[in-house]
This record gives sequence, C-alpha cells and structure tokens, in this order.
Amino acid sequence: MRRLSLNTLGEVPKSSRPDLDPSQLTTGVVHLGIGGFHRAHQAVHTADAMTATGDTRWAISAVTQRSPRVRDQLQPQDGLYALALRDGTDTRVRVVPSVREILDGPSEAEEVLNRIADPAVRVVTLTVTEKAYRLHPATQRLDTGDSEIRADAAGRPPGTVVGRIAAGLRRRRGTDAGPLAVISCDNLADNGALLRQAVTDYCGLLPDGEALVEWIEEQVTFPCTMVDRIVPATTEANRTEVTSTLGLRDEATVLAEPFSQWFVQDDFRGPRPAWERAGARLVPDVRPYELTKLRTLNACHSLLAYLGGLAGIDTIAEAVEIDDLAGAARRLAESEVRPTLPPAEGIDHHDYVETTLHRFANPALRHTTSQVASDGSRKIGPRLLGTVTDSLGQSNAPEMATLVVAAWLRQVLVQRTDDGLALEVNDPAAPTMLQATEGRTDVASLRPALAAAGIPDALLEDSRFTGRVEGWYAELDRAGVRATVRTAVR
Ligand code: CS2
Repeated sequence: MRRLSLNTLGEVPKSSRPDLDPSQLTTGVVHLGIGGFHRAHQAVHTADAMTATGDTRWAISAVTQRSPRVRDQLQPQDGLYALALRDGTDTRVRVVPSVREILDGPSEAEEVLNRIADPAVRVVTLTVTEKAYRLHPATQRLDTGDSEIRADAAGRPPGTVVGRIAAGLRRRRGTDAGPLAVISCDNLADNGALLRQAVTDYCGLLPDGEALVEWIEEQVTFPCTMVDRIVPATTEANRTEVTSTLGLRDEATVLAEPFSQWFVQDDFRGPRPAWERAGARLVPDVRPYELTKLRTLNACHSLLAYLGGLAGIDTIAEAVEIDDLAGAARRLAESEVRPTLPPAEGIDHHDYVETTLHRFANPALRHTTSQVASDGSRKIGPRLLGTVTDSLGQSNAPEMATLVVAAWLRQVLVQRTDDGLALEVNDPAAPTMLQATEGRTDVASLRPALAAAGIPDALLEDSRFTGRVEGWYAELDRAGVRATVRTAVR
C-alpha cells in the first residue's frame, strides 16, 4: 500500500486533510523529543495557530532524543502523520501538517545545534519525560555527577537534553540570532524554572559557562507550562485502522482523547505562534494549573496504574471502572490533594476530578497501567510527595498518597501481581533499589529502597510518612489490592 506523504496527500479524504499546505510552511520551532505526546499536542496546537492566523512561520523541526525510530517512520512521509481522536466508538482522523523536518538527535547532533541557532527559530519545545532532565530527585537540581552529563560537558557532541540545549544556546549566542523561548512540556511542577536551573547548573561545568549564563539571562526565557492530553502508545491495530480511513499507510499514527489543554506562562522576548488562537491559555502564572493537574490527574493516574497493575488489571479504563479504585482516587483528590492546592482561576476542583475520572474511563484509549506505571521513581515526587508534605504540614493524614507510594514499591520490589503473575517494571531507579534491598521484599527493606530512589531525607526521617507507607505495604502484602482498597475507602 502507498504511504502517506506530500505526494499522496491529495488522496486523503477531504475530512482528514489539513487546512494548511504543508509545503508553504517555514520553520520557527525546534522540538526535542518527537514522541506521540508532542505529535498529539503541541504540534496540533501549533498547526491550528497557523491556520487561525495565516502566520505560517511556525513549522516544526523535530528531534528524536534516543532512537531513530520516529525519524524512520516520519521521514518517508515528509513529516506527515495522522492523529486519531477517539472517544468511545467515535473516531476522528486528521493529518497534521506542522512537522516539516525530523532530525535524529544522536546521529545528527550538529544539525540540531544549527537549528537552535537559526534566527528564524524563536521557540524550542521539549517533551522528553521526567527522567531525561537528569535531576537529582531530592534536590530537583541537575545531577552534575551523572556520567552522561559529564561526558557532554567534556565536549563530545551533546547526547543529553540539557547538554543539547546548552550547546544550542552557545551556538545561538555565537550567531547572535536573537531571543528564544525554551519551553518544557513535561509533567514537572515549575518545569520552566527547573529547566533554567538545570541549564545554569550545566553551564557551571563549562569553561565559558559564566558568559553563557549571562547571555541566557538576557536572551532566553523558560516559560512554565501545563500540558494535558491522554496519549497512549500507538498499537499496530491503531495504525491499521487509520490506514484504512486514509487509504494510505501511515507508520506514525498517534491516538489520543479529544480533550486537550495547554497553559503557557506568557514569558517571551521574541515572536511566537499565536497559540491562544488555538485553544491554549497564555497566563502570567501557570503554577496553580500545573499543581492542580499533577497532583490530581497524574496522581490519580499513578494510583490506578500501581494498584491496578498489582490487581492484574491491564488498562486505566478497566481500573477506574472498579468502584473501590475510583473511590480511592476520589478520596486522594478530594480529601488529600484539594486542601493543598492554590486557587486556579476558572477551575472548580470537584468538576475537575469528575472530568478527569470520566476521561480515564474512555474505553477506546486502552492506555495500559504498565505505561503509566513506568518511571515511578521520577513520577512519585512531582505527583504525590508534595501532597504528602503539604498534608502533613496541615495536620491532614495523607492516607491515599502513601498507599500509592506503597503500591509503587510493591511493583518495583516484588514485581508480581496479587495473583503471582510477573509484572514488567520499568524504572531507572529499580536496579539501585533492588541492590539496596539485596532482594528482600519485607517491610524493613522499604526505607533502603526509598533512600535508593532518592526520596528526600525530610520524608525518610518522618515516621508519619514512612509508618504509613510501611503499614500500607504490609496490608497489600497480607490482603491484596482489592481488599486493602475496599477497607480504605469504606
Ligand atoms: C500519565 C501521563 O504516563 C503517565 O504517567 O500520567 O502521561 C498523562 O497521560 C498525561 O500527563 C495526561 O496529560
């Protein structure tokens, strides 16, 4: 079957064809980490902003972070791919035109730096996942002892995200290409500020670092963002379905829910796409929205992923259909998270929780518990530990938040469901955690495991936290997820 590409675009059914002529767009954005999330989120808002304004300067040069797979899928298609928005049995397929170039970060490092230094480029966005920032989990500062960071700083073609950004900025300084906004779109509170700090920490390792930091302060902003759209990993079945809708083979299909939200801190020194014309909100302070989303949506997602995974449940939609699991998520969000949140204008938290659980129940997504469970050591902090700390400060008991931590620990240490089936665990800290516990899985092994995962000392030394985690862990061990959760929510 023929492939989707610029040459075949005219054969795409009209209802799925883009409103823009992709060949008329010029590059103004570099994106680091061209996974499904970017293709379903910022690339779509950016395409829609170009359509709404007719300002076609914002095509995207997208960079793969680790493997050339997405480049190999997209390049033969001239960057074109279809987004399938699914809700229940409803599917809408549209071809997205904004990605005009794909570079493989590892093998095309020089080209990437040249793009970042291009005066036509005014925005760099990133979706690289939490762990790629290489932050120390306890301090949230760049782990300057990390061997990859050190290797980048020693002058090899950069391979890490922070190394790549710093090298790109250094080149841009050299070409005097003008102001740039570097926008983190990962699920971290204060993501822009964390990234700016990480880049500054990295510059501290460079001989010319001080001058570069000065230039960055003058020319570069790091707006914070809150991004939200559920985008499960694409399956072969999704690709086949989209191929039959398009009449053309698309290797780079992404699947997502219809809902999409983007809050961007309005902190730019140069031009940018008019995202506010395409569904995004440009606001002075993103923090209340980001905290609301991380502590509510992402924390409930993690709750369903860890408890659901241990209970042998494959998808988030199936997990949230179990009343006691939905009850535990509601209790986490309503009783524990809500009192810790600053007011977010325009958001009614009760409605937010219900909308979130409704979105999770979308059966068409088949978002797996194992996908959401991955990288727990990097997700637990931003999603749950803030709630734990703030709740304890307010003398509110973080019961559900610590239950999620216990469930994550059981996944990493025991790696079996309640029925004894093997659970696949993907967590960069798992090897160190298993080393620290020497293969033990009893309650006494939890503190060493938490310490090895980089949980901050203040919590490790607080028995109101560790005692609860140990209690839940023992209960999960004794009674299993279903019975534990039943008692917890009644
Ligand atoms: C999920 C998020 O995989 C995960 O950890 O919680 O990717 C979630 O789907 C998005 O943040 C939704 O916006």
